[in-house]
This record gives sequence, C-alpha cells and structure tokens, in this order.
Amino acid sequence: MKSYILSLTLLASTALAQSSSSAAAPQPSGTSSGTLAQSSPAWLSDVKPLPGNVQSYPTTTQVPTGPLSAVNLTLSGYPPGWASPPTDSPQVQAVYKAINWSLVPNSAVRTANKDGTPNMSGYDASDPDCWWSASGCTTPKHQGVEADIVNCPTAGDWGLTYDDGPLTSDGGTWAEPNLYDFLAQHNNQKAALFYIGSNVIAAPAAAQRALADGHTICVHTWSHPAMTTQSNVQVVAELYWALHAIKEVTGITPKCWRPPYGDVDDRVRAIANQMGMTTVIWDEDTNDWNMPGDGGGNLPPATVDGYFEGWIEARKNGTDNQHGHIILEHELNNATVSMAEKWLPQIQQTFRVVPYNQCMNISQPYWETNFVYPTDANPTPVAANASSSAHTSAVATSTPAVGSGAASAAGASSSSSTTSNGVSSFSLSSSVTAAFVMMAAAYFM
Ligand SMILES: *[C@@H]1O[C@H](CO)[C@@H](O)[C@H](O)[C@H]1NC(C)=O
Ligand SMILES: *[C@@H]1O[C@H](CO)[C@@H](O)[C@H](O)[C@H]1NC(C)=O
Ligand SMILES: *[C@@H]1O[C@H](CO)[C@@H](O)[C@H](O)[C@H]1NC(C)=O
Ligand SMILES: *[C@@H]1O[C@H](CO)[C@@H](O)[C@H](O)[C@H]1NC(C)=O
Ligand SMILES: *[C@@H]1O[C@H](CO)[C@@H](O)[C@H](O)[C@H]1NC(C)=O
Ligand SMILES: *[C@@H]1O[C@H](CO)[C@@H](O)[C@H](O)[C@H]1NC(C)=O
Ligand SMILES: *[C@H]1O[C@H](CO)[C@@H](O)[C@H](O)[C@H]1NC(C)=O
Repeated sequence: MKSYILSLTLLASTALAQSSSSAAAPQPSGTSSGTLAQSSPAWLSDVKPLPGNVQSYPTTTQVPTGPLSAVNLTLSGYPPGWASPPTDSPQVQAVYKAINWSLVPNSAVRTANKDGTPNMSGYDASDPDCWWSASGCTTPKHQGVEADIVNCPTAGDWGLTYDDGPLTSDGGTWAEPNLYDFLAQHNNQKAALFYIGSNVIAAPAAAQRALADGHTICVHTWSHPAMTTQSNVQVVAELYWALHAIKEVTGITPKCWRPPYGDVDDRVRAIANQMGMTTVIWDEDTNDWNMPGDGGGNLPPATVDGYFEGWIEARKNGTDNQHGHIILEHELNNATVSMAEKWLPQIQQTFRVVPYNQCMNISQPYWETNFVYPTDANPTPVAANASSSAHTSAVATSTPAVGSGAASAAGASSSSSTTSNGVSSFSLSSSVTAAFVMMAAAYFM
C-alpha cells in the first residue's frame, strides 16, 4: 500500500531568464480565518507569472499538442532542485509567520528510517494524529482539520491522477508532452496532475502545456520527502516552493496537494490547509512507480497489468458498485507513462474517466477565479472573466504534433475559436513570446 521512491536523479533541462507579468490574479488577503484558508495566499502576491499562459479553462477540444517551446525562466531565485529547501529564506519565513500555529496540532515530527521512510515504531495504535502511513486514516482526529479527498463518490467513476510530473527530458521519448499528447488524442481526456516543484522549473513548458490542455494542476511538494518527517518550517518550505514554481510558470495557485507516499498526518494537513490546499489521497494504487524504469524498482509490470485487469473485471461483473475511485498513477519515467497509455483506452471503455475535481464538483481548483473547470454539477461552465482581456494571450506552443492526424488537427488550429455559449477559447499564436536558450543543469537528490 505504501510506496517509497528511494532515489531519483533528475537531469534537468533549464532555461535562461526573462520575467514579466500578465495573469489576472485575485486580490490577496490574509492567510486564514480558520484552519482551511479562505483567501488567496498573500505571501505569493509578489510572484510574477511568466507570459504566454492560457487564462481560462479551454472550452474546446482543440487543445495544443506537439513539441514544446522553450520557456525563458529565471532560476536564480530558486533553491536547488530535489533537495530540502532552506528554511531561513525571507519567503519561507513570511509564510511561517502568516500561519496561525495555534490551529496546527502539535503532533510529533516523525523520525526517518535509513531509507527515508517514516519510522512508525512506537506510534500509538489508536492513531491520535490520523497518520495515513500508519493506518490509512483520512478523516482527521483533530478539530478544524479538513478531511482528505479519497475517492469519487459515484460508482463507475475513475478519478484520473498522475503524480511526480512534469516528466522532464530525462524521460527520453516518454518525457512530456508524450502523455499529454496521448490524453488529448484519446477523447480529449483530462487528468489531475500532482506536480513536483523541482520538475516544474526544469520543464516549465510542459507545465504550461498541461494547463493549456485543461488538466488540473496540484502540488506534490518541492523535493518529494515523507512530509511527516519534516519539521513545521520544513513543511512550509516544501509547499511554498512548489506553489511558487507553479504560480510563476503557469500563473495559477492550486488549492489541492497530495503528500508524497501518502505520508500525511493532522499536523501536516493543517499546515497545508492554512497554505490554501486540500489534501487529495487515492483509494486505488497501481504501484506503477515500482516497476523497472529510470529511478523505478523491481515490481513486475505483469503485476500492475493484473491490478488494471482486476479493476475492470470487478466493475464489469457488478462487484465494484459502491463508489467510484481515485487512482494513483505516475508520470515518473518511461515505464509508468507507457503503462498509463497502455491501459487508458480500456479504462475509458469501462469507466467514466474524469479528473478528481470533476467528480467532486470542485469547479475552481485554483485561487484564480478565471479558471472554471467542468464538474458534474456544472458540465459547461462559463469562464468568470470570459469577456476580459484574459483571452488574448497565447498558449505555450503552436507547433502541430508529430504523429497522428488527430494530433495534427489539434495542434494546427490557428486562432481563437468560439463555443456555442459564446466563450472565446484560448488562441494559438506562432509568435510565442518565450525564448529560447536551453542550458543543461543537473540536480542530485
Ligand atoms: C476579472 O478580472 C479582473 C481584472 O483582471 C479582476 O480584477 C477580477 O477579480 C476578475 N474577476 C473574476 C471573477 O475572476
Ligand atoms: C489563531 O487561532 C486561534 C484559535 O482559533 C484564535 O483564537 C486566534 O485569534 C487566532 N489568532 C490570530 C492571530 O488570528
Ligand atoms: C524509531 O522510533 C523508535 C521509537 O520512537 C526509536 O526508538 C528508534 O530509535 C527510531 N528509529 C530511528 C531509525 O530513528
Ligand atoms: C468480480 O471480479 C473480481 C475481480 O476480478 C473478482 O475478485 C470477483 O471474484 C468477481 N466476482 C464475481 C461475482 O464474479
Ligand atoms: C525504460 O528504460 C529502461 C532503461 O533506462 C529500459 O531498460 C526499459 O526497457 C524501458 N522501459 C520501457 C517501458 O520503455
Ligand atoms: C455533484 O453534482 C451532481 C449534480 O448536481 C450531484 O449529483 C453529485 O452528488 C455531486 N457530487 C458531489 C461529490 O457533491
Ligand atoms: C531571457 O530574459 C532575460 C530577461 O528579460 C533577457 O535578458 C534574456 O535575453 C532572455 N534570454 C533569451 C535567450 O531570450
């Protein structure tokens, strides 16, 4: 049930410098009037989003596909990738000071075993801290802490989620936009993507593509530690830098996060809540991360095939009829992405495949209210700022896909299109503002 990636080496492609601002952001205010934040984090208001992002959910199936453009992102302000960020930076200290610590349970900071997994020996079997790693607990024991999202309520729903992206160039031909193109070409499938901040700054164009394609972007920390082993200020730093990277690169501020390895307790939940995020777990785990592949393990792919076969069979034979699911998959390496693509078409035939926020009726997964996602309660939303200048900016690329006709058709549309309800969709531009010198940098855990 618990999964632990022992080590990952990230060879990051990075780009040089430009920064500028566009994106409509809500007016920031204080952190919170309760444990769950009620307003956009004021401590992100100084982060200026890169130009070139879509400003609303795409209201057409013509989403961009194909090769990514380079993005000119200044990396100098960021901590090293794939390492614990410093806790004494002014940014992290500002967040720390904005949190009302009397609302954060005083649960112990766990120690880590040699392999980085949290040490559960000696933990009270009554599970006073709702520690998922120890018990699978998702309903907090402490008052004021928000419960985790665990599954889609409706039987037959498959909440599609991929962790650890965006998959950087070390994924070879399986690096993004491989999976994003595949999703676009398969019924314009949307997914929820739980991003590692270190990967977002290493593959910024992929993150921008994901937003333009209509996926839901959530936080998966900066460097992927077991969060219950992190001190309060370390938890803040991990979440802050992931939020910072996502906001600068894509212009949005997620209200959702997933703890690496599912390792969360009420202390960590409460901090994430005050930083504006709901905890999203899963109820079905492919264990795909443990297959042989770059940075993977040794689980036979046939075992993962068996999970998918079993889930499909249980749905078909009527035994899986209590509720829907949220499934854990990864865009981690060649093995996980190829496995995801192998099974998606069959899953789509058996289940209604949706990003988890759709089945949960969460139409605004970000603090920026100009993004309104389809939900079961409101399948065809109108963007809050549909008539504003928000629709004039270009997406990250205009290059048609290499490959199938469907991809080319999707990538080649050249100007804004209009839907039946009059909402202008994103427009594609060949004069992509971002530029263009790629440098290689290597980060090591
Ligand atoms: C619409 O855009 C304006 C200007 O960017 C912004 O001030 C306002 O908050 C936005 N309204 C909504 C509902 O997003
Ligand atoms: C922090 O939370 C406590 C408990 O709800 C509350 O009494 C106190 O006023 C809050 N402090 C601030 C500065 O908001
Ligand atoms: C694990 O926790 C137990 C009980 O708190 C402690 O005695 C032991 O030293 C810990 N192990 C490590 C590796 O920290
Ligand atoms: C339905 O399929 C599941 C998964 O393969 C299996 O465990 C279960 O025994 C099947 N039940 C029936 C009634 O066929
Ligand atoms: C993934 O890459 C490894 C080598 O890095 C290779 O052994 C393996 O066959 C690849 N798997 C897939 C599914 O492409
Ligand atoms: C979402 O909205 C639909 C339609 O109104 C409703 O049937 C469903 O129960 C809602 N689901 C949740 C999780 O609120
Ligand atoms: C990136 O942006 C910086 C700052 O705007 C600029 O000085 C630099 O020339 C840009 N680099 C490229 C390759 O366009």
